[in-house]
Amino acid sequence: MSISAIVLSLTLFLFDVPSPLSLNVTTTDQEAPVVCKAKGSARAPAFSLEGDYIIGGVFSIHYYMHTFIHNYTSKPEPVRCTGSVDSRELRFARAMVFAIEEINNSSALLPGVTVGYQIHDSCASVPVAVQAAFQLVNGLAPEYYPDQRCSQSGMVMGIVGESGSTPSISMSRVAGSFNIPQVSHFATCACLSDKEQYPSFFRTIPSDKFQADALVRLVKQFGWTWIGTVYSDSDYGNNGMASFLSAARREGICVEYSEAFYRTYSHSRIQRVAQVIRRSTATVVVAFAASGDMRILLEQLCQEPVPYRQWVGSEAWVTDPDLLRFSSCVGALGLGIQQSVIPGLKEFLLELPFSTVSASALLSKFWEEAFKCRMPTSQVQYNVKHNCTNAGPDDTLCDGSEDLMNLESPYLDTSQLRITNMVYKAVYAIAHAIHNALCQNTTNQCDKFIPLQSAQVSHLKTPCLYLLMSLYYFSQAHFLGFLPGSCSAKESQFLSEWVQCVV
Ligand SMILES: *[C@@H]1O[C@H](CO)[C@@H](O)[C@H](O)[C@H]1NC(C)=O
Ligand SMILES: *[C@@H]1O[C@H](CO)[C@@H](O)[C@H](O)[C@H]1NC(C)=O
Ligand SMILES: *[C@@H]1O[C@H](CO)[C@@H](O)[C@H](O)[C@H]1NC(C)=O
Ligand SMILES: *[C@@H]1O[C@H](CO)[C@@H](O)[C@H](O)[C@H]1NC(C)=O
Ligand SMILES: *[C@@H]1O[C@H](CO)[C@@H](O)[C@H](O)[C@H]1NC(C)=O
Ligand SMILES: CC(=O)N[C@H]1CO[C@H](CO)[C@@H](O)[C@@H]1O
Repeated sequence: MSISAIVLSLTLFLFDVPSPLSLNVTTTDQEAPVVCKAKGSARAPAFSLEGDYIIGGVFSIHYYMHTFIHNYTSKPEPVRCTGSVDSRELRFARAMVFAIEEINNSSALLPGVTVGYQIHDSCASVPVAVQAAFQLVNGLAPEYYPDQRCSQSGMVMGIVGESGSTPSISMSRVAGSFNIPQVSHFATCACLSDKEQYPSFFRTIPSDKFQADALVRLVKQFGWTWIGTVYSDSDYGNNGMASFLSAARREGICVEYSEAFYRTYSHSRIQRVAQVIRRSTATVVVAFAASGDMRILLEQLCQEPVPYRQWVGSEAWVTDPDLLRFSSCVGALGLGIQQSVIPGLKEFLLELPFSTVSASALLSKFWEEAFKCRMPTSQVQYNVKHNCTNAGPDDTLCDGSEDLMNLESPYLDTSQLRITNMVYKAVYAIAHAIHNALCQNTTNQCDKFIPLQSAQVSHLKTPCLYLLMSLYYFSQAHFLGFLPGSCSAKESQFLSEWVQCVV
C-alpha cells in the first residue's frame, strides 16, 4: 500500500473536501429527485473560462500550503496556499490558457466547439491537489441531481498536471476512479509508469528511470568517484535518488552522505543538511530535488561560509531560471529536456492588463512580488525580506504604471521553454482526444450534442498519449551548464559530444 493512499484517506477526514464520499444524500418524498449536496465549500479556481468542454489544470503556483494546528474541537479552516508565487509555475498555467485560446481560434481542431478551463493552484501540497481533483470531478455547484449515486463524473474531460510527482499520485487516485485522463507535464517519478496503479495517468515528459542512469553516466564521465547526495523527501526525490544510488554503486561511485530534505521541514533540519554539506570532503553534490525544495537549501547555503561545490542536478531544478540568482553559491550541471519555441507565447504572457491583475488574487500576488509594490486591494501581511531572496513588496502602491516589458522574471523567460512546452503538448493531447471523439464523421463541424463520457476520451486516445511519451527519450536530452566562468577543456569536450555547453 502506498503512502499516498493513506494520505488521501486522512485528507478526506481532516479537510472535509467536497467529494463523492462526503455528500449528504436526502430524499424528502418519493417523487422528489435525489438532492446531492457537497459538504464544505468550493475553492475557486485560479483561472477559469466557460466552454462546451472543460479541461482541468493543476499547478504548484504558490510554494506552500498554509499549515495550521488542528485542535479537533472545531471544524478545520479551509485549505489555502501561502508563501510567494513560483513565477515559472505561473508561466505553465498561463501557457495552458494560451494553448486553449489557440485551440478555440483553430478551425481545424474542434471547429465550432469551445474549450474552457479550470486551473487550480495546489501549492505543491497533497491536500490541496486532492481537493482540486475532487472539484474538477464534481464541479463547483453546491447541489446537483444527476443520479442516485451523486456521481457527476466527467465535469472535466481531462486534467493537465500536476507539476510534482507526489501531488500527481494523489490526484490520480481521484481522477483514475472516474476514468478521467490526467496528463502531467512534469511528474517524472518512475513509479507513475505502473499502469495497474495509475490506469488513467499519462505524461508528456520521460520517466526518471532514464534520468538516474544518465546522471550516473555524467558523474562517472568526469571521474567524480567521491560524491555527496541530497534529495527531496518526496516520491520524486526518494525514488529518483534510490535509482541513482543503485546505479552509482554498480559503477563504483562512492557516496559520502545522502541527505533528504523538504521545503516544509523546520529551519533547524534544513540547517543540519547545509552543515553536512559544509563539513563534507566531497566537492561534488548530486541533488535529485524539486526546485521549490532546492531553493530553501540554497538560501541556507548562500550564507557564510559558502561551501563551493560542483552541483549535479536533476532537471526539475537545474533548468529553473529562478535558481540562477544563487550563482555565487552554485554552478550546476544536469539534464534537461529539449528546448523549444512557442510562437506568440511571449506576447501572450506580456498581455496582462492591470484590471485583469487586480481582479485575480493570484496575479495580484505575483504583481506585488515582481514589482515590489502593494496592490490597492492587498490585505496580506508581508514578511521582512530574506537575505537571499528578492521576494516581498515594500510600501509603495502598485498603480498599473509598472512595466512588464522591463521585468526580469522566470514568468517571462521564454528563452528555453522546456517544461512549458510539455504543458502545451498535454493540453493539445487532451484536445485531440476530444476532437477524435466528437468530430469523426464531419470535416468542418463537430457534433457537440453527442453526450461524451470522459472515459470515452481516455479510451479513444490512449495510443495518442502514449505516442507523446515515446517521443521523449534521452538522446534528446542535453546538458546545461550554469557554471560561472568557462568550461574546462575536458568538460567542453565531453559536453560537445552530447550537445553544447551553455555558460
Ligand atoms: C443532511 O442535510 C439535511 C438537510 O439539508 C440536514 O438536516 C442533515 O443534518 C444533514 N445531515 C448530515 C449528516 O450532514
Ligand atoms: C480550535 O481552533 C479553532 C480555529 O482554529 C478556534 O476557533 C477554536 O477556538 C479552537 N478551540 C480550542 C478549544 O482551542
Ligand atoms: C485568438 O484570436 C484572437 C482574435 O483573432 C486573437 O486576438 C488572439 O491573439 C488569438 N489567440 C491565440 C492564442 O492565438
Ligand atoms: C542579512 O544581511 C545583513 C547585511 O546585508 C546582515 O546584517 C544580516 O545579519 C543578514 N541576516 C541574516 C538572517 O543572515
Ligand atoms: C459516425 O457514423 C457512423 C456510421 O454512419 C455512426 O455509427 C457513428 O455513431 C458516427 N459517429 C459520430 C461520432 O457521429
Ligand atoms: C475562433 C473562436 O471560436 N474563438 C473563440 C475562442 O473562445 C472564446 C471564448 O469562449 C470565444 O469568445 C472565441 O470566439
